[in-house]
Amino acid sequence: MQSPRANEFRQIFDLSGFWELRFDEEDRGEAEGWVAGFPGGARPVAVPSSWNDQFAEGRDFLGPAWYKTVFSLPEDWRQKQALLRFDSVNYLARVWLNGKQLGDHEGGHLPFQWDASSFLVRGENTLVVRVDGRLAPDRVPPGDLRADPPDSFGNAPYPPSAFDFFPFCGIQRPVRICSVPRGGIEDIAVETRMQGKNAFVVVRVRSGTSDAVLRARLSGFGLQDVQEARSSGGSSQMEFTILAPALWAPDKPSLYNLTIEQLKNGSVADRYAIPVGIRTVSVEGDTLLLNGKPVYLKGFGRHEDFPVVGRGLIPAVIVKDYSLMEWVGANSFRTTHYPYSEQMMDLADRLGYLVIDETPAVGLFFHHEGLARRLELCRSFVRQLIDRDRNHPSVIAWSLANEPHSGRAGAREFFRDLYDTAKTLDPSRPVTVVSYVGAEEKAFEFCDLVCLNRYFGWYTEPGRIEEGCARLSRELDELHARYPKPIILTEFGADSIAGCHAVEPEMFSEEYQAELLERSIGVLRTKGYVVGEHVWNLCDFKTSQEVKRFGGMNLKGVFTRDRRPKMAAYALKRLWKEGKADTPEPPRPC
Ligand code: BDP
Repeated sequence: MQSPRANEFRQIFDLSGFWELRFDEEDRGEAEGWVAGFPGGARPVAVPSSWNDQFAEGRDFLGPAWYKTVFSLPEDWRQKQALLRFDSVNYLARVWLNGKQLGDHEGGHLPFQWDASSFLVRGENTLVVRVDGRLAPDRVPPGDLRADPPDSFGNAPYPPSAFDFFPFCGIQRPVRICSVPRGGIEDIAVETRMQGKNAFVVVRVRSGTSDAVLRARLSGFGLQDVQEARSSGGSSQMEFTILAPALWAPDKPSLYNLTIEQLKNGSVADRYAIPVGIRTVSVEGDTLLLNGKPVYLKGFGRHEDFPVVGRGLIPAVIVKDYSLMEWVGANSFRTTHYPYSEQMMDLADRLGYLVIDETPAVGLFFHHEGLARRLELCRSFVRQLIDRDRNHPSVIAWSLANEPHSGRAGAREFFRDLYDTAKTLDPSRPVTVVSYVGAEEKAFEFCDLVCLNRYFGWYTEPGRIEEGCARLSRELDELHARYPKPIILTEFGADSIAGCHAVEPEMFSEEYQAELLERSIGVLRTKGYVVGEHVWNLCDFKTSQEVKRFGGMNLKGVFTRDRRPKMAAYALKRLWKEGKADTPEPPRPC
């Protein structure tokens, strides 16, 4: 799905601002006709944002809740095609415009849109959205497993998520009405390939008019090339050959400009432009290759999480997080544990970050009940994610899931299905599953990369970093012997309370976190088959409540929730940015 773009053929009407919100504890809104607007009981809420931290009694309320806004469009918009686009609503959205139902969408972190043209009226329009963010075993990610907990679930936190981040809900990313030319450009897929020193850029365009002419202009780094094709049944393909192109890479994220124009009767009827990065990514033996050269990932897992707004999109926080990653010397991150905003992905291309792009499938379990539904949802999320992000050069791999409870029968077939779905849609990128079950993860038999999360020296071997590192070293060797592929340690870390210190490193002190990270990295650097280290987490983040989450927070951030560095951030900076250990010697393997 295309991101909204404004130009002389396309306009954007942004519905961000204060909407009305009403909680519907008894779920009677639909029966009582709130679909056309709800009288009384409503209060202002900011869109985009999660509702949970905006009201005292809203924190643990997960829905249903009703949103309403009223807007008027400029008169000339009524002649155009108007797409109503939601970038992200967690979890279920049901939408009415002027009392008529537009549709439903399931899943928290992927965009959806409908053609709203015939629903719009002259003057005031009323948009109503029912949002249901309740946790349930047959949703993805699943939650509220109290009746049927998987083996490793233990006591349910509150709210009863089956994942370790707060189940924030609401309209969390922008809502926009986009006017687009009728029958205009609908989709662009760009594929780049290298042959020797030259690149081939294949551009496929789908447009709503079957007999239009499409013109593609590729420019940048001295290149100015134009190709035209007549669309056949709405599809057209154009190809460029670039001699010795400027390649996209983290240290030099070269982006060409691709502009597509649709021509009707000789004049331009629509235009859409995107940046194009030319790079290759592949796995050969134990190595991950970017542009044919081995690459090593240094970076983080992260959460879209900030005080008051919850998971709501704030452009300044995105810029800040990139500046922190730059400061510390990271070159990469994983979109833990759901697709990040399109704004985040656009900047990854521009700033040169390597991204493992993850679906919202976290905490999956494989009990028979609801399994077919969870698989169908996961398939649909894989499709929607690839559809949204396929043109980003920053995306170097797809992650199908984080920490599924894969010890169970059925997990292998489940992931085989998703792996094939991803590979069919995009054969050009490695596909992986991020696991905590290690060698028991049967999906590693066919995944292209082995991604492992480990908390040795924390959840196990507490207080004993040395022993934890020794265990990490052993397990990595065993895992690699069983699955001879590149390994990325996609999570490792320790909680620390900012300002808590101990001369002799002790759990929860800043010293302990810094030493655990440093020593673990020391182990990783002795393994030739390890191709990446992603620290858990960039920043402290909010979780459901449970005994191990002090103040409802996961404190494994190397920065605090308000983005101040802990000692661990300085330790990583010395390792990653300055190439030094904390001590004058190189990082010590345990
Ligand atoms: C891992 C999960 C991550 C958690 C982390 C932790 O993938 O979501 O936040 O553990 O416990 O298992 O800190």
